[in-house]
Amino acid sequence: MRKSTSPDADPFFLLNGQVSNETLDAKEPNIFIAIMGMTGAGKSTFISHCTDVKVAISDPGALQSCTQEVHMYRCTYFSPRANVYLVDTPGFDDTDRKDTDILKEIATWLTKTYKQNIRLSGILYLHRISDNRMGGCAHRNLVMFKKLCGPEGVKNVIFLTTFWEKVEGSDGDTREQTLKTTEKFWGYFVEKGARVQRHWNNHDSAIAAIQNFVPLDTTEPPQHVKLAIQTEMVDSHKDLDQTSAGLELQGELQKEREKMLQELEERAKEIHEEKDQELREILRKDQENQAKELQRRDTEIQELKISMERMHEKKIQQLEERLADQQNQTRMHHEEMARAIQSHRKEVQQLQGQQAEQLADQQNQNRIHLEEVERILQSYRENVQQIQDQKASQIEQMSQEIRDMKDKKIEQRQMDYRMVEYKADNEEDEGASDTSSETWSNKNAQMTARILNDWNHHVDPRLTCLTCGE
Ligand SMILES: Nc1nc2c(ncn2[C@@H]2O[C@H](COP(=O)(O)OP(=O)(O)OP(=O)(O)O)[C@@H](O)[C@H]2O)c(=O)[nH]1
Ligand SMILES: [Mg+2]
Repeated sequence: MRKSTSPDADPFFLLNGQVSNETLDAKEPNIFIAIMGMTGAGKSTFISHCTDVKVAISDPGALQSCTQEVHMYRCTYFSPRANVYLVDTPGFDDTDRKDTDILKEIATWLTKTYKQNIRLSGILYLHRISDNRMGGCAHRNLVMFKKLCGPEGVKNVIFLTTFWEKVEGSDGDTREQTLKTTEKFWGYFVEKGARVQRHWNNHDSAIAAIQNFVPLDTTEPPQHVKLAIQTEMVDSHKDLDQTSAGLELQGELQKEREKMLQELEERAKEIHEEKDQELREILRKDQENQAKELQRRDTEIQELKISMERMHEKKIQQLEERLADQQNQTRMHHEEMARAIQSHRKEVQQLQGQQAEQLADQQNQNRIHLEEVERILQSYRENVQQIQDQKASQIEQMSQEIRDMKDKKIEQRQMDYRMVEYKADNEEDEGASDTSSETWSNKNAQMTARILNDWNHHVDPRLTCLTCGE
């Protein structure tokens, strides 16, 4: 028979494990296995061998407990034959949480899921075989476990021993045998059908342990177990302090309380009898601490007096508070991010502004520089023009002077020629005198032309002759 174990859409259930409603609605049988045991026994490590999801594991040798709340993980290995879920639980004697809180945490999960028709198929109880004693804590943890399970629940328990590589020779075998056969240890459970198996801290070994609860034949329904705490609280409507586990814990707390009361009385007597003032003061301080501790025990006992409904409400409230806290943190983170982005944008804008200013400055300087160059060029052009004009006027002046000199020279030559010819004519025609003005002027003109011709050739060898073109 395949009974649907799908819970209603319940924020509590989903918040408290990494499993979605879709996977729980699957057709394949859902198998839930609780992993329990002392803190540090290797529960979370065991689960980490069966899932890809990151499981919180304490560092080797860590003194602090790690898992503080119930978490559910899906083991994909058996899929699609079955959906296997492993339920990680905190151990009693947690370094940070009171036993009452641990019991409430486990009882809340077990009763809530029981109400949602989710049944455990079995429990793996992990124990460090390297522990050479079943000390007070380990024993107390085991007793609490026994009370949680009840006579029916213990049948589906497998004691899984861990830390085998930490034991020498046959020590492990001997311890294992003692645990199995001693009534107050595992003897009681084994007699009722519980089994003992070794775990080698690897995937195959972990899968082999889970395999015990997964039917080989897919038509065969998985085993279901009802734990005492579930039937007592859900079916019989008992408050936590009235359950077997609650009574057990209450008994332990009462014992501690009585011991503390006795110690307090003894301390009071010691203080009364002590003569030394200083010592009396020390004893009084110690007494104060004892009284506080007693107060804490009383509170713990009171806290056990809680109904299942109230326990669930408190858990939901706790989860809602955490969710609100996370949302608040996310919002604060977003706001911080937005502020960082805004300030970054401002910086970029400032930089862009500075760059634009620098660019405008540069362009301005370039323009001024260009204008300066232009001015210099202009003045240079004007200077050149001035020099050219000066040179031209000098040339003109020189040409004029040359022309004047030429004219003077011509005149001089004319005069000279005239004098020479005049003398010659006077010598030749001493009798025949043709001194008419016409003859004189012709002679004069011929002479002028000759002189000019000569002159053009003699004035300046660099100048071209204007008459003959040589
Ligand atoms: N040598 C060895 N170390 C192991 C083994 N199993 C777990 N450990 C180590 O033991 C330490 C405790 O393991 P956890 O898986 O955190 O123990 P836990 O039972 O979940 O402890 P709590 O969450 O505090 O209840 C870790 O550092 C593990 O690496 C094992 O079989 N052998
Ligand atoms: Mg853990």
